[in-house]
Amino acid sequence: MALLEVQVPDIGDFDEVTVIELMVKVGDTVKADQSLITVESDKASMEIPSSTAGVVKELRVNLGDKVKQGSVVLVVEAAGAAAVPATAAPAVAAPVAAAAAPAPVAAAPAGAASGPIEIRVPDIGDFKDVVVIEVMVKAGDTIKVEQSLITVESDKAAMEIPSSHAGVLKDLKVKVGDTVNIGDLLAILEGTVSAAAAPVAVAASAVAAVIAAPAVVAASTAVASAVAAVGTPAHAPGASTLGLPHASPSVRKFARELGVPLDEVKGNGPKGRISQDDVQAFTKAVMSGAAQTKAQAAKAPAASGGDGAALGLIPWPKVDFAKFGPIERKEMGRIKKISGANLLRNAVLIPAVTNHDDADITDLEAFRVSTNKENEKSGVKVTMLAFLIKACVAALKKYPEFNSSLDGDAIVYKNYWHIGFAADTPNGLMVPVIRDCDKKGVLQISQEMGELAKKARDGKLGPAEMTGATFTISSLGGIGGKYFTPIINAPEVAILGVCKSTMEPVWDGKAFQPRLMLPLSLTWDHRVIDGAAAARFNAFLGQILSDFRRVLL
Ligand code: CAO
Repeated sequence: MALLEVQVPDIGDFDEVTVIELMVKVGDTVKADQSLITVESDKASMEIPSSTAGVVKELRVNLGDKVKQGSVVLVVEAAGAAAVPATAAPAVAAPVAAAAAPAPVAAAPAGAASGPIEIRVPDIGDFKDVVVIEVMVKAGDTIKVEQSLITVESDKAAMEIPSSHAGVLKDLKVKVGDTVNIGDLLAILEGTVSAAAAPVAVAASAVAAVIAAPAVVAASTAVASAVAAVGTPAHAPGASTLGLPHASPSVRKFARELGVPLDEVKGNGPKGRISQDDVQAFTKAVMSGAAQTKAQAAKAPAASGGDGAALGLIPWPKVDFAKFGPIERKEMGRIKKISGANLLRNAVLIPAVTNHDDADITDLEAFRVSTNKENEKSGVKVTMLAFLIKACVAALKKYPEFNSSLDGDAIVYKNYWHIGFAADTPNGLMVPVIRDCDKKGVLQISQEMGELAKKARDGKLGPAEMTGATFTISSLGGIGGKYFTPIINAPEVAILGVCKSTMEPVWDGKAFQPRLMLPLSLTWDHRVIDGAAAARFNAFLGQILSDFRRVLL
């Protein structure tokens, strides 16, 4: 077993760069070319790869350390290699000649020129087809020498390409997403006569000279050559114009693949550097709804009390109510705010329609009352809502689209029947969920409902008791009213509103009969459900409620 020192390779003109990320730890097995650390200058960030495989025995750098060519990064035990003392001359990452042949570019006049000047991609080392990830200038801008024009990125390094000339930008030839190579035309500047002349031919020949220069780059130190390109003396690093958040190229790539806007991610590393963990945490927060991207916030309808500007609506009226009489202002509670925002989103985004109907529950109510009399001692009171839940499960099974959710262009049909019920609590509206209602009897559902409603009122419902519903019932039967239009509890696609049953004269073909009629209001998502299906659902529900034996069919 040989102990080998891995050193910082030639990093071009950069004297010292800062270690901003350690990507391995002692005991890790590293492969050749695996990135070990990320270093950063004011113009580029780059990963330093290992040119040997082995096990990391010692880390010789810490976050924040300044390193340069030859600094020892770590010591690895390389299996099968000839034994070399750790203190010996560099065993890996042998110094490499700077690739970019900077002299010709340096020779190019650094001042402004008159007439059109072509700005081309300088030698960027061994990198081919690097992607333009940022364009920092636009036509009409006055460009200074060394001003960064674009940022390009490979899988190992991000670097800015500066302008070798001053002038006014006439024509920008690249855009974000383009791939560029050495010698590609980036921009055309219009030089000014007041500054030193820099004929196009000179600029072009400078680039040609760069292309022709020998590029002596070892495979594992390609990164260093990229740095050399960034650090080409004609564009010696000046004050950073880098508008990008601090993140290594691999983190940038990771963020780009996920579609994460990196400038919205809070970096928790040194100097606010964004790590892969930060990107993951941001993604999780957005997915769970705990955070929003700026784009989402701009698109989303305003939450309760919002002004609706995102929907192109006129502003919410601002009224000084105190002008008209005494007032008292109270901030809304947390639950009201959350449910308000959800209700608004669902009301705005769902093309909802409500069908009203009546169900004859005369016999069912008689049965419920007698059951409760018989069960008086058990302490469990059977409620109309429990019967409604069972009846709804039967209807949901017959019309499965009511037990589904929209997922993009697909409809997800659920083979479980978890029913949510709206509960009025001192803190606001809550929706506890009774799971697997298809497998439970009316007594058990009544009991669970009582327990969950109490927990809701006491503010003790856990998140698991409020999620996973496939359909919701909102009952105002204990309070009153005739019909209403409940708002769908997305991502469900339908909700049943129930009001107070009343005795009504119902014509049986021969005479009016006194029947106990229950008003039903079914709101449904027209993207998933058609009006005819909704009418059938209500009619079927009515049949079951009028003769509960049908539940068994
Ligand atoms: N018609 C006539 N009477 C009804 C009825 C109906 N549809 N539903 C219930 N009742 C009666 C009950 O039988 C009970 O009477 P008794 O005390 O004489 O037995 C009384 O009304 C009170 O019932 P309840 O409301 O306590 O019980 P429930 O099972 O019907 O409802 C719960 C439980 C948690 C749903 C209810 O307490 C509640 O919070 N309802 C409000 C839901 C809500 O706010 N919805 C609106 C959402 S949209 O803003």
